[in-house]
Amino acid sequence: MKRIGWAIALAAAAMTPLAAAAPQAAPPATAAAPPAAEPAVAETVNTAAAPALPTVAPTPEVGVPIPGSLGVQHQVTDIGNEAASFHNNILLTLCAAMSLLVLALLGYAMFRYRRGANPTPSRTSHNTLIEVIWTLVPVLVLVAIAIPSIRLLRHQYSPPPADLTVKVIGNQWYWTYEYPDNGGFEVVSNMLKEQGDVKAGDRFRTDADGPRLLAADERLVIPAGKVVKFLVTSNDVIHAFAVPAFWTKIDANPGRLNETWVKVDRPGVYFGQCSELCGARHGFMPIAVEVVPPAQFAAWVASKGGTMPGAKPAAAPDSTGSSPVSDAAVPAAAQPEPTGAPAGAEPATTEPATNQAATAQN
Ligand SMILES: [Cu+2]
Repeated sequence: MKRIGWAIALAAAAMTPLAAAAPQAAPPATAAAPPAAEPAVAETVNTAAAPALPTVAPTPEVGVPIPGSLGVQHQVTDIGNEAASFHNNILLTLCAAMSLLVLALLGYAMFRYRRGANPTPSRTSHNTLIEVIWTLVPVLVLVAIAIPSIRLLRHQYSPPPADLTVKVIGNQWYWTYEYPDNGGFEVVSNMLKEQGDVKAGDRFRTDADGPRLLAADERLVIPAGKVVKFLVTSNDVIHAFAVPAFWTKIDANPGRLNETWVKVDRPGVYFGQCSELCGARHGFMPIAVEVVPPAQFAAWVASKGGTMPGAKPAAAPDSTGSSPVSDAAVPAAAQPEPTGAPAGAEPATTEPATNQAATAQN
């Protein structure tokens, strides 16, 4: 049996290139560029936490859960479309067909061979033909599932070359996003609280930020139409980085790097949550991803003190005028940073202290 299993797997793998990729439905053009909403009405106390871009309001029914809806969210990546189509068209169809077949067979046997109609039961114990059929049919069903399944895995795990890498770090209980390709600045993303839950003058959630429990003060901003690689890890316990509209869910393990990727063509705001039980405030670490046109992404990077790859850094470190003095004579403050990161590159982001303060309030 093992050999047969391997043969099936190999056959399925070999057949995958033959199957043409399903044409991807173009994203609906109805929700043309959401109106650039004014920044949140709420006054922010810490100016560093103010959004660098005007807060783009989420598009209704895209990238957010819809109350009372069934099925998976509307997908905005090619992988998501392929996976959703596999689930909706193949898996659900097969499940329904098999359930109905078994139900029909049960019903038939119960009616046809009831005691009244069949007083002397058959003593048959073997039927070669039926045994071959009930072995072969499940094998064929599994092959029918394996072919698109392995093809999907192959597409998920052979990403195109990345245009941008973002390091996603889970913390109890907020996310940090590092942009190593853009100078290594870091964005700290905390959940936005409701108006009644914050001190007077603190920033609170508005509808432009997103739904309750999903809106974040700082969004994970990525450029549209680019392949973005996420390196996912954690600083403390296991979290999981999940954005349903991208078909993305991957664990954030301390001490390990997991990798996933997305390519989103449609600008917009997409929401997810930590999806691994990670402690008391696990339910309060949302993920808000804002996909913006590349030019807008460059502007956002600049507003965070970062640089675009290939661009000249704004302030080159001064390497001239070094007099031949001994190392011992150089004051400690003038010693170059061992990491090589210029001190001026520190991003103006809210520190995790914000989260601790938020935690303390709860
Ligand atoms: Cu978590």
